[in-house]
Amino acid sequence: MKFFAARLATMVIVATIQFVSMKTVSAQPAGFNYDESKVRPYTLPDPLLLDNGRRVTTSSQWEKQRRPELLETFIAEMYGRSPGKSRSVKAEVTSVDKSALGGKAIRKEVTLTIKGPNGSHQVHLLIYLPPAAKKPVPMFLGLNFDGNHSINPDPGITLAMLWVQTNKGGAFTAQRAPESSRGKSVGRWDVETILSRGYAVATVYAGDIEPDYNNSYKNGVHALYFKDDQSSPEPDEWGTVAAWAWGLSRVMDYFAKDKDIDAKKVIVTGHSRMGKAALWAGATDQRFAIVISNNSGEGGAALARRWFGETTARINTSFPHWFSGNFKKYNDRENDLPFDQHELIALIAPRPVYIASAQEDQWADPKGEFLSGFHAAPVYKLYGKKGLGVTEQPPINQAVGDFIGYHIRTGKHDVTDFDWAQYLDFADRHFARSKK
Ligand code: GTR
Repeated sequence: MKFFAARLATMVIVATIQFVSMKTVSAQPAGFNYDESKVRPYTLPDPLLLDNGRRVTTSSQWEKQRRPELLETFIAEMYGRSPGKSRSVKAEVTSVDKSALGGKAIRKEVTLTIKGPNGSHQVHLLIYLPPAAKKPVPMFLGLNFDGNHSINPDPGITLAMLWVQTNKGGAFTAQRAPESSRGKSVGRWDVETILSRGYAVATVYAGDIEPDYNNSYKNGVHALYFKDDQSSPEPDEWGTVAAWAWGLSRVMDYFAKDKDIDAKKVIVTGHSRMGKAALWAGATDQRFAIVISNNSGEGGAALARRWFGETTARINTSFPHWFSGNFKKYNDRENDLPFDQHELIALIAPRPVYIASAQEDQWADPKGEFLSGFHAAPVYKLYGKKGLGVTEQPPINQAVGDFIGYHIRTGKHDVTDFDWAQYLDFADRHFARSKK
């Protein structure tokens, strides 16, 4: 029970309500498995096998044939199709403080106005830059759950407008976050260490892109693209995870124009549901140089076929808005999926990808997260790149891997300073930067 109580702290109100009502029915919510002996027998699809049955043997065949068809299948059956090129992104720098965090940071706030066929939508970006570093600087970019002001107690961050439901079952409305919520997630964002290592860090409140509750579509970027009378996505259209990933790509559009930022060295990262979004952003947008999944679990790095921890049916029931309508076909039919999550990792190849698990985060299936990294290796091999370099999950708190990094640390579902330390080392190594 302690485990669930701890996780609840990170969940949005929808999830909380779901859990509370489940709890009254039975001690444990249905649709998940914590018993390794109940893992169903499975055979993983071979990432190198083309739909026509032929095998890919070169990186060029991968890029020209297999990668596009695999990406297309993930779009059609799971994450849904995001809009193409009919958009523009306008940026307005709304504040700059050159001596933020006691002189350790330059804080910049930027409002991005994304224009689509039906109008425009605003997203608020918070950036911290290391003041002493030579520009342009490499960057960690990730979405946050609770507003930009939640990542640091810095009084200069604009308090976010959060999507909140004041009455159970009632409507969600956007409300200015209270002063008291500043720095609420500071433990998850090791901003000062990141800056001291010469990296910038940027974040956006996920709810600014698309609120995290079912049928929220009219309040986020989906609405920019609805056809007449449409109010929710078609079965093959983007879910909320894909909308978040798409939003990350729009931030990337802006980075390409910001001279402080080295757009060739942007690391997209995310925790849990934001880890799913980070992986999808990395798979769909090859401008992201490195991809990091922190405890992303089901629908992220964890293999669906293992049927351990959260399952496809469970995630589609608790969070029907996250994935496409088509994905619901696979509830309790994981073996019928035309792919598994190791192939999502493979879509990131040959760029470096890091998968992190936590020992007490059985819900996210740490072993399944490791195995997806393991089984993505054949694609990295096409490029002569080494993946995890091990065949078994490494000991606790020990990072492994070359182009596919992995660790499982002590503790619960969270982002810790230990996680950041590994990500910084991983980025340093791949960007061949010297540590300061
Ligand atoms: C849980 C969900 C997970 C994970 C987590 C989170 O409720 O079942 O898939 O995404 O939320 O985002 O913290």
